[in-house]
Amino acid sequence: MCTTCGCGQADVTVEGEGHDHGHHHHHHHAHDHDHAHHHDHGPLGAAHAPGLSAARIIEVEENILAHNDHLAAHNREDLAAKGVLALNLVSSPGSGKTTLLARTARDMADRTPIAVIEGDQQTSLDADRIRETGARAVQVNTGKGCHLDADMVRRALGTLEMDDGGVLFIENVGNLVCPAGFDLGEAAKVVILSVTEGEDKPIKYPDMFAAARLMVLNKADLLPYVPFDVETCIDYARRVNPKIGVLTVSALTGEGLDKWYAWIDALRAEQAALAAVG
Ligand SMILES: Nc1nc2c(ncn2[C@@H]2O[C@H](COP(=O)(O)OP(=O)(O)OP(=O)(O)O)[C@@H](O)[C@H]2O)c(=O)[nH]1
Ligand SMILES: [Mg+2]
Repeated sequence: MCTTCGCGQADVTVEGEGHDHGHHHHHHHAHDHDHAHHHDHGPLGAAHAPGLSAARIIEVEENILAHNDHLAAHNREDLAAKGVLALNLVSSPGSGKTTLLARTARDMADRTPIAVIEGDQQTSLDADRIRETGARAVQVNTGKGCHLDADMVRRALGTLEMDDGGVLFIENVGNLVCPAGFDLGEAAKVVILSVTEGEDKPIKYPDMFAAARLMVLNKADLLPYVPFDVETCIDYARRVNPKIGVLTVSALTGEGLDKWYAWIDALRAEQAALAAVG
């Protein structure tokens, strides 16, 4: 998976985290020992090639994912214990994740505490946009990394000081491929697809749509101006994931957002009911 796309964790920074903590992390992850000191491999993962068989590469990838799943399970337990609903927002760059989250933070502020973990390769622009709304936000910069992983979320949770209850939104790095494979401990993945991207994306990037519980079709205000067939897009999404929910919204005009808030409230109720059962 991500051994082929140039990601490494050496240059990850979590806003608000002390140096010692980050340093500890540096030695903690499950990267193959030989590579711990050398993360600057190129997009084709050339540094992995010498002396590494395909079977060994698969083994390394399996170890990374098993380690990630273990940490994700801990995140899920911690979030459930605090009564927090966590949603992992995934999409290609520019689909409108931050616009949707800033508006959601404003609109939901009076009924529930909102916090946001922002994942980007560089800058804290998105966390700044969320903080402007009054909501809490922590920026994670992944450097060369193309996705958030469970350890980054664990570290971000350590600096976020979230209240009990409420909703945690995790905005993943803009990328329709890699984030599909990494469980962060969320209750659900939500894939945002804007109508300017073309209705074929669900069948071109099926892993992401298969992993998501909900597809939000954003920028509906632009539908009159772009050749995007909503029905065909939904049909494609259901081919890869028959159970996926679909909402059509505009984060700009607010169209359809009442259904988005109702969907979030339904998931909160579902999580609370599961917690009550035990
Ligand atoms: N017309 C229209 N534009 C939108 C809508 N939502 C977002 N945009 C615009 O789309 C652009 C990208 O929005 P962002 O919210 O930054 O997208 P993002 O998914 O957070 O982007 P990355 O974090 O870079 O992956 C901005 O110029 C937004 O103003 C919408 O519903 N309609
Ligand atoms: Mg963003």
